[in-house]
Amino acid sequence: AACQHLMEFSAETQAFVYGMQVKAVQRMLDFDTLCGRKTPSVAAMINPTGEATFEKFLFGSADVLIPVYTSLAEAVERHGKAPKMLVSFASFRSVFSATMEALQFSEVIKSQAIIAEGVPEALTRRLHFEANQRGVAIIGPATVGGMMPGRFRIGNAGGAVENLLLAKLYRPGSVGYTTKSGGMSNELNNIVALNTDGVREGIAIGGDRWPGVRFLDVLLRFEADPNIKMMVLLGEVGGREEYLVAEALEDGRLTKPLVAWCCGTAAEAFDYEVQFGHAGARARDVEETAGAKNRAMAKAGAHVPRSFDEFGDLIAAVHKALVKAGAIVVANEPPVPKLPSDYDALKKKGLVRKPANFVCSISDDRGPEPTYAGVPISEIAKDEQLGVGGAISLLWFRRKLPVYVSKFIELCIVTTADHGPCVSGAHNTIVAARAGKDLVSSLISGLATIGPRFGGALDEAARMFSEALDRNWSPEKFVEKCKEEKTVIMGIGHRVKSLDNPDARVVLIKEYAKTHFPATPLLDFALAVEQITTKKKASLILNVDGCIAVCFVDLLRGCGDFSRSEADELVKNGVLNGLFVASRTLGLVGHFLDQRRLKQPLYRHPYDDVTYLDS
Ligand code: Q5B
Repeated sequence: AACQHLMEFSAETQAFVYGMQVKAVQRMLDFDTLCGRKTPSVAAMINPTGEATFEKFLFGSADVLIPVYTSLAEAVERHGKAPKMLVSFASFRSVFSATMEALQFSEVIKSQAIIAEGVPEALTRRLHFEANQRGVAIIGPATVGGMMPGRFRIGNAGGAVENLLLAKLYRPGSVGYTTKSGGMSNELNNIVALNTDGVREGIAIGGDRWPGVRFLDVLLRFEADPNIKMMVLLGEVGGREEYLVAEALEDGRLTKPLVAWCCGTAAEAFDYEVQFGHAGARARDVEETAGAKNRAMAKAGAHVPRSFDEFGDLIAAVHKALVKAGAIVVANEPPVPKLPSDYDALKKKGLVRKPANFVCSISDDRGPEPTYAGVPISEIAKDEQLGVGGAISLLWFRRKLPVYVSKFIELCIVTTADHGPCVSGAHNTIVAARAGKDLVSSLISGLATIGPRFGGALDEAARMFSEALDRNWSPEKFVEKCKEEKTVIMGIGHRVKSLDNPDARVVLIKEYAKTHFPATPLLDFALAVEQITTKKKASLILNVDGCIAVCFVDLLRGCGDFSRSEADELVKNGVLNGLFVASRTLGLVGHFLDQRRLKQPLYRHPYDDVTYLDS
C-alpha cells in the first residue's frame, strides 16, 4: 500500500526539512544546481526549538534565503497546497511526535523520509500504521532517503558532489534500484553508473527491521514507471522482504528484469547468529539468511549472481540485452555540469589564494588554545611570574620580558587604576552611569577625557624629557626653552599633589625604578627638572604621568630587550598612554558598578556652581 502513496518526484518537487541540518540543505541545493533546477528543492526548514527566521544558502552562485519556521503548521500554511516531501532529521527521541504532527498535514506532506537511527521498533510500527491510514509513505527510519537523478535528492543521499558527478546522478537513466542504507545506495550509484545508462530512481528503505516503504513497494513503483526499464535490489541478511519480492515475480506483479543480491552470505560460515551493522541485519532463522533469500529470488526469476563480485557484470549483461532488444535507447551523454566551487574547499586544497585584508602579529585563536605572541595561554596561566604584566609584555611588546619589567608594568597598573571620584575620567563615567547609560558607554565617556591635561601626558612627557636629555641639555636649559616657547612641561604639575602633599604613587614608582632598573638617566633628569619647577610653585612636581613615562623610557632603553629604535618607536606609537588607559579602565568600571549598586539618580549640576556671564 505504501507504494501508491510514495509521491511522484519532478524537477519542481520541494521538501520541508525538519531540523537545522544546514549542510544537508546546501547539499540538496547543490544537487539542484547540477540538475539545472530552476527552483530550490527545499521550500522551508522547521526548527521547533528556535526562532522564525531565514537561513542563507547558495543556489548555484547566487544567495537564496530559505525561510525557517518554528512549526510545520506554519510552513504548510505559508507554502500552499503543492505536495511536499518531509525530510525529517528529527532525533530518535523526537521523531515520533514530529512524524505524527506531520501526518496531520497529509494533504500536503505526501511522503516523509525519517533519517534517525535507533527509533524504538514499537513506535516505528505505530507510525507506519498511522501513515498508511492517512495515505502517507514513510521512507525509513534509519535511511539516507533516496535519489531521483536530474530531479530531486532526499537530504544527503548520493554523498559528496564528486560522487554525484562520477555516478552521473545529475541526469536520469533507465535503472530503478532499492536497497537499505546510505552506504549501500552509494555502492549502487557507482555500480549502476559503471554498468548501465544510469539510475532513474534509487530508494534506500532503511536499515531497521520494520521499514515503512518496503522493497516490494519500491519495485512495484518501478514496475509502474515506464521510464524504468530494469530494476536492481541490494538486500541483506535478516528479515523476509525478499520473499515478498520473489512472490511478486512468481505471480506476475513484477515483470521487468530484476538483478538482485542479498549481502551477508558470510554469516552462514559462523555457527552462531551474526548481527551486521544495521538493526535489521540479523538472520533469526534459516529463511532469513542471505543465501536462502538469494536462492528464493533466483528461483522466482530474478537475475542473481553467484557472488557480490559478479553483481556489476550481471547488471551490465541484463542492461546490454535490453539495449540490444531496443527496450533501452541510451541517450546522448549531456555535458558534465559544473558546480561553483566553495572558496574554503579550494583553499584547503591549495588551489586558490588571496591577499589577506588584515595582518596580526600578536595573537592567534585558530588552534586548540589562543596564543599571545606564540605562547599558549595555558603556559602563561601556569607561569606564576608572568601574570598580567607578562600578558601585557606579550601582547604589547610581542615578547616575554624579564620578571622585573612585568612586575613594573603591574605596579603602574595597580597604582594608577583609580584616583577617586573627582578626577575627570571617573567624573564623566559617574555622570554617564547616572544618566542611565550602559557600562561600555559610561566607560567610553570616562576614557574620552584622557588627554594632555589628564592621564594622557605620558607619551608627550617621554618625548620632551628624552629629547632634552638626548640633546645633552641641562635641566635648566630645558625649563628655559619650554618657558621661551610658552610650552607646559608634560608630566609636571598636579592639581592637588605638591611638595607638601607628595603623591604616594610617584614615590612607589621612583623607588621601584631605583631598586630594579639597570640605570635611570631620564628619571634623574626629570627629578632635576622638578627641583627647578617646584621652586616656582610647590605643585609643579613630577606627576604620576611624568614619573611613569620617564621610568618606562629608562626601562625600554636599558633592559636589553629592545634596540634604541624599537624603544623610540614604541613611545612614538603611544604605548605609554596605553598603560594609563589600561589601568584606569579598571577604576572606571568600578565607578560605573558603584553607581549602579548605589542606585544613584540622574545627576544635574547645581545652578549655584555655574557663573552665568550673560546676565
Ligand atoms: N604650570 C596638571 O595644572 C595640570 C605647568 C606649568 C610648566 C607645567 C598642569 C599641566 C602638564 C600636563 C600633565 C598630567 C593641568 C597630570 C593626571 C592624573 C591624575 C589626576 C588627578 C590621576 C595642573 C599654575 C602655574 C601657571 C602655569 C604653570 C602648570 N603646569 N609650568 N609646566 N607642566 N601639566 N598632566 O594645577 O605663571 O601662574 O601662569 O597641564 O602632566 O592627570 O589626580 O587629579 O591620577 O587621576 O591647574 O593624577 O600642571 O595649574 O594651570 O593653574 O598653572 O603653573 O603655567 O603658571 P594647575 P595651572 P603662571 S596627572
